Amino acid sequence: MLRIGIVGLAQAGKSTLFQILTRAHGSGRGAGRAEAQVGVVRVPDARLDRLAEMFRPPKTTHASVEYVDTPGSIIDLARSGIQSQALRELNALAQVVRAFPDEAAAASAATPQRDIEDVGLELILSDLAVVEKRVERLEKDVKKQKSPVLEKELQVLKACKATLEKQIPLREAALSLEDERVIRGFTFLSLKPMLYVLNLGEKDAARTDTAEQFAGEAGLKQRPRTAVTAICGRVEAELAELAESEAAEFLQSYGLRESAIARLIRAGYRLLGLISFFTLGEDECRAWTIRAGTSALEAAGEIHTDMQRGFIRAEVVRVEDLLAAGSFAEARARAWLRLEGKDYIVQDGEVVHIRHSG
Ligand SMILES: Nc1nc2c(ncn2[C@@H]2O[C@H](COP(=O)(O)OP(=O)(O)O)[C@@H](O)[C@H]2O)c(=O)[nH]1
Ligand SMILES: [Mg+2]
Repeated sequence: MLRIGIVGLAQAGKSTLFQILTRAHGSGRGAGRAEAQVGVVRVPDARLDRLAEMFRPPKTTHASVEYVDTPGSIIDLARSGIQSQALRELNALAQVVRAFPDEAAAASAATPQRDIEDVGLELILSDLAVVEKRVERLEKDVKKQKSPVLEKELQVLKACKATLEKQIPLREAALSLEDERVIRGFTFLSLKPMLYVLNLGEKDAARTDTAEQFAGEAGLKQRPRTAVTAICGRVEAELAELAESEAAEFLQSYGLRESAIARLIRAGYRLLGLISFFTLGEDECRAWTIRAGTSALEAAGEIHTDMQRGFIRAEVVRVEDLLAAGSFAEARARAWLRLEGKDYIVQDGEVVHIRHSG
């Protein structure tokens, strides 16, 4: 399962966010336990909910990702050898950025943009140290022996070095897929997809446009593998404790229509390059997680290796079409059901039925 690390400066609201995620949307291992550091978080999906409503299977299974709470400041973690290793194993980062006045520090004003720059620079410096060491080594090695593999690595790392020296994170470097493969093993921190989570004060809770606006001001728009979202940690934490009947009224009192957490989780999922397809069986309606660009054959393998081995065809229908048709038979009658082969690239929101032998 893919892991998103909740990172940021001390007192930014990381643990608060982690608690909200695992309490309100958690499933399985470690969910809602105060001492847990890793939690499985369900990805809310209205399409799946509607499928379940229509077909009423005994069980509905959402897609999920793991979130990890990290202690203290990411700046300290990035500087410490052992701790930075834990950061390197994450698939993406969700940086909580304090945008509420800090009560503990005598109501010190928030400096979100500066915090983002400080953390960004730290990740860049951490990667630069790794790159410089390796480049030095490689330059010696390619002199001793001719090796196209090492020369390629040196060339890519030099390009990375130039990018980092300009204080540009690697996620924004124009690396080819081949280049990325060459450097994958280094698990660079500034290469990881980044979700900025603007943590608003209660007074600003209703400003759902803030993320948009802030992203513009901070120059974070249109950046590769970067997304921005806003929440009010304290409001969401209270919300997570409430029964559904009380939640609507509570939200309204803050001028909010819905919890911002679902949006945050979906943003994280997209940022990881993940999409969902659905299966509908007798006993379960389920969302499966695949990377964008996954073939029908690989998707079948996600469900069961037998399905992959005995793959014949995939029956595919867009979830909206199936919901409009009301049944597979009707979707077929309207010619909305397609038969696809093993190389078909499964799209987000498709309901897939694998025909297989054995
Ligand atoms: N006013 C306000 N305080 C918050 C919010 N989110 C977190 N806090 C407070 O900020 C402090 C630090 O939060 P915590 O989640 O422990 O931060 P961490 O150090 O990043 O894990 C706690 O006292 C929280 O109650 C928020 O949205 N608004
Ligand atoms: Mg904490």
